[in-house]
Amino acid sequence: MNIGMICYPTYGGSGVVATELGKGLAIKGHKVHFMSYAKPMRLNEFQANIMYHEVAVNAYPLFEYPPYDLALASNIVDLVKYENLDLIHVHYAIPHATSAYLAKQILGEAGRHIPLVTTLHGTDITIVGSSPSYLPVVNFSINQSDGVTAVSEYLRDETYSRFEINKEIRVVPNFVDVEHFQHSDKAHFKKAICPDGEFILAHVSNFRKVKRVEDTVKLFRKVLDAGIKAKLLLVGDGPERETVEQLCRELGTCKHTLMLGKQEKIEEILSIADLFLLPSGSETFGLAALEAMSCSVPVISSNIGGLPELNIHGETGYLCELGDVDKMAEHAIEVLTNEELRKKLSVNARKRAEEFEISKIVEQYENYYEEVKESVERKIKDGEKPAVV
Ligand code: GMT
Repeated sequence: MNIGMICYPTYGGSGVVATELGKGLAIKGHKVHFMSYAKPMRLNEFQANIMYHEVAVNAYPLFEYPPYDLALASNIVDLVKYENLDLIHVHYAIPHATSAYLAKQILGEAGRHIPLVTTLHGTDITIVGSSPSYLPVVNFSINQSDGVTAVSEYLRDETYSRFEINKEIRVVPNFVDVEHFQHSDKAHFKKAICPDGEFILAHVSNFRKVKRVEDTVKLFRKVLDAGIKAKLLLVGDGPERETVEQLCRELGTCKHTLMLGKQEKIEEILSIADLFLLPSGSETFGLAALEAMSCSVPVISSNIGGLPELNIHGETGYLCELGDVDKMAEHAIEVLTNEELRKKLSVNARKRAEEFEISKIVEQYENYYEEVKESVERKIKDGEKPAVV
């Protein structure tokens, strides 16, 4: 198939899922055309069958906010026509599903019915998408997609309860390349960071409020107070970084904390971690936790959203009530002081991650594309205008 893949290029799960999916499809012989306003972060190497088309947004003195969504729609129309795309797959509903709908309408006028698949990822439904500023448009754009997927059962159910959806939403979970994300011996790296054999607690996120990075610092303080020698690795960057740094100063954890900023080789950092912390206030799946588990790192997370569909309490790590830093610290201390438990959780975490192995999920998307394409073709044959009002 010749697929148009649209995503955000920045650090964040939806862009990572789109990029890894595109790479997986390209390996299987599909042609994948990425469209975004910048090159997606994980699209960093040449790969056969992958093309990248940067969306040009022209500035104009009238535009305080240049209309990216319109430029994207034009780009989609252009690529469908000239690259002869078979299907468009957008990741994160806002504004991608709406731009793609517009492109579909324009192409439909010329008798070209391009199937559109929208994957819902998270805050496009749970936070931003549900706000009155966007809700009617998001609702409409989801219903106008030919196929809709959500990354967890939780997200599917939330979408049904927050919006008026008139179609089936298929759950296709996040996935991980278990060959790439696996524990490797990085003893020299660990020694450099932890000369006294300290344990390593890691957190990876885009430092938005919803990630509650401050909770990781608070629970880390409690781990240190329990007399455990440990280091906290904070990976990523975002709006809350300064607040987090300030909290480290207030709680006196700075000299035990490494703010590593945005990193590319996350698997190397995860390879030296003993525990992964994800105390998020909203998380539809928790891709960062899956990547940690794939590197055999147990996870302590909140029990919200889609996290219980991934992290199994007492088996692959622990699930705690949102904001219950005491309980999270209690579990962390238990894991760090009990080698047998740590090993058990680590083995189970890896096994659980293998259930989300990339090839299984790429195949699910391939089958879904075929299904959607066939249903659009059937509708055209039956004289219906598919997904166009
Ligand atoms: O929805 C977001 O906040 C952003 C989104 C992204 O683009 O990073 O993250 C969501 O999608 C990921 C990939 O499907 C999920 O693993 C994350 O759990 C989810 N984040 C939230 O729900 C906060």
